[in-house]
Amino acid sequence: MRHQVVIIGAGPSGLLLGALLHQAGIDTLILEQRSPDYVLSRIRAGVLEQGTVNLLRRVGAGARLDREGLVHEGFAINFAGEALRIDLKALTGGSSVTVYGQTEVTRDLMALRVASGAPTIYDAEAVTIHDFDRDTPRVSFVQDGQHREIACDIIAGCDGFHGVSRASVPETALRTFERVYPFGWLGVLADVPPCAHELIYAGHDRGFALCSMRSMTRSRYYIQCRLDETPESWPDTLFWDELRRRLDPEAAARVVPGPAIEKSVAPLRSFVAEPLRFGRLFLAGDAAHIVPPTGAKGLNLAASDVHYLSEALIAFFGEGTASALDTYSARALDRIWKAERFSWWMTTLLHRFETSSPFERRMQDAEFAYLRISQHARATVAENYVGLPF
Ligand code: RFL
Ligand code: PHB
Repeated sequence: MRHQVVIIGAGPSGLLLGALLHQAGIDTLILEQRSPDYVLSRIRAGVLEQGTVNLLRRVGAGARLDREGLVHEGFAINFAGEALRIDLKALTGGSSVTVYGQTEVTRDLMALRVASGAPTIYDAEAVTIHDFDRDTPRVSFVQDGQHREIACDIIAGCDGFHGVSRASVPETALRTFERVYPFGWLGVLADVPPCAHELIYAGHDRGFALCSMRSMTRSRYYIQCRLDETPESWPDTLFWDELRRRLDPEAAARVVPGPAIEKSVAPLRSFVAEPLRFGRLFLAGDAAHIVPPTGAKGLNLAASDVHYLSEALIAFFGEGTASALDTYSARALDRIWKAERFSWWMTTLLHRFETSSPFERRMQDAEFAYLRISQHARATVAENYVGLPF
């Protein structure tokens, strides 16, 4: 068996890359180690940049997003009980973001893939990549107990942070940059109306909190927690009490508690691997980088990565020249580092670090005080939050 491109991973980056390449007449196979239901059960991102929305529309996965996505023209930063609105629309000359869950993006891209007839193999075990340092790479895996092997021209590693793609690159060929934060986020999904029409990012002495949503009847909340805490350490009543303590009184009063339909703890990390190309293997999305979720950038970076990668691959297959492949890594990394900076900055401003000195606490206070008085400072936040162009 042979395909032009084998894509490892059917998360948002693998599925979107598959759609962009299919549209250009390039033949792809997607290999995913989990089942479709498992992939859809992971509750993750919620905020889409305009560029991501445009890409989803362009591949034909925008119809439900356009009907059900919530356009947000601003969000609030809440610091020590004081609220500050970041007016995205006014500060960026008309841009906004769209609140639409990653689960729904994935569901729409899965349906598009099925309708296109392009193949996806779920529950693929022991996925292994071979010979990507030559012009004849191969991918092997086990399906229903049978060993299978696929020849291809290109392997796209879209298999997330713990995937096999980056792990297969010799350590000497890869440089990695990392910051692991000494806390995590406890996330709760509940079928209750959100406490506000816009997102609230709250910095508080007791720790960070985020009020987000999936619809006007489904809320997504997060609180900063210790890394040794589990969903079981946070029964619902404790969670709702702690959330309210970290918000300004007005927002706290509007929180409607209800039973959690999902509760999970996610660690926070900044990570970048360089470069993103090794011969015929290309890394994209969380396989290549991680941002802490505070800037809402992870899924959006996955989208810009696969946009750049699809352009390189379309030129490669169209013109038949390998030089088209050279541009991808540098183009993608340029945007990745800017999103890393913004996510690190938002995380540092709004979280409580056990080890921070009195000086560092005052720096957080001063940063917020500056945002309050400076439209330039707020415009910088807005420009990054709506997404730098790609
Ligand atoms: P994914 O989604 O991890 O998908 C990778 C897929 O590869 C499969 N896989 C393999 N398949 C075959 N063989 C192997 N050996 C394999 N190993 C793994 C996996 O099963 C999986 O299906 O990576 P992708 O596609 O790059 O997408 C990245 C995004 O999922 C991620 O960046 C975002 O979720 C990050 N993120 C957010 N991003 C935003 O843009 N806006 C947000 O508001 C936002 N909020 C968040 C977030 C991430 C969070 N967590 C839990 C990390 C909030 C949270 C809490
Ligand atoms: C979410 O709704 O899950 C969400 C929103 C904004 C973030 C992170 C997560 O920054």
